[in-house]
Amino acid sequence: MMVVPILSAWGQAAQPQRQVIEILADHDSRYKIQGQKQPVITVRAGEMVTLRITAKKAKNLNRDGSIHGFSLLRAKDRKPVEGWDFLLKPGVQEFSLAAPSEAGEYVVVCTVICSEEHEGMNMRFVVLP
Ligand SMILES: [Cu+2]
Repeated sequence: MMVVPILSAWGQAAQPQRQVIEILADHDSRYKIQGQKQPVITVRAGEMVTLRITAKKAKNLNRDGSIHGFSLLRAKDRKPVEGWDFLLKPGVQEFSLAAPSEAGEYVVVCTVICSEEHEGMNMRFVVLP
């Protein structure tokens, strides 16, 4: 009876702390986060995060079957953040990676011309120091 809690405590200690961020890339060409009216992703500089993105097809898709994109840009100069550029297929995809090391304002943009609403498919992304 006493072994179980000890083992589970070890299991927790062995897991790195990782924020899992659930995002919906929706059929109306909008990113959505449950419980947020205006979705904002907030992370700490350099922390490991897991994005769990559910993608639902809008009107159009790329030839390779991608229905939305997820690309992170630094807000002030629209410079792409290395490693943060994904093409989304229908369904759920997970990406685990390190947050940008530079604190500040970023923006997530869609890179697939998914509908007439594509230009408005973006989301704030804040990196805390
Ligand atoms: Cu899109």
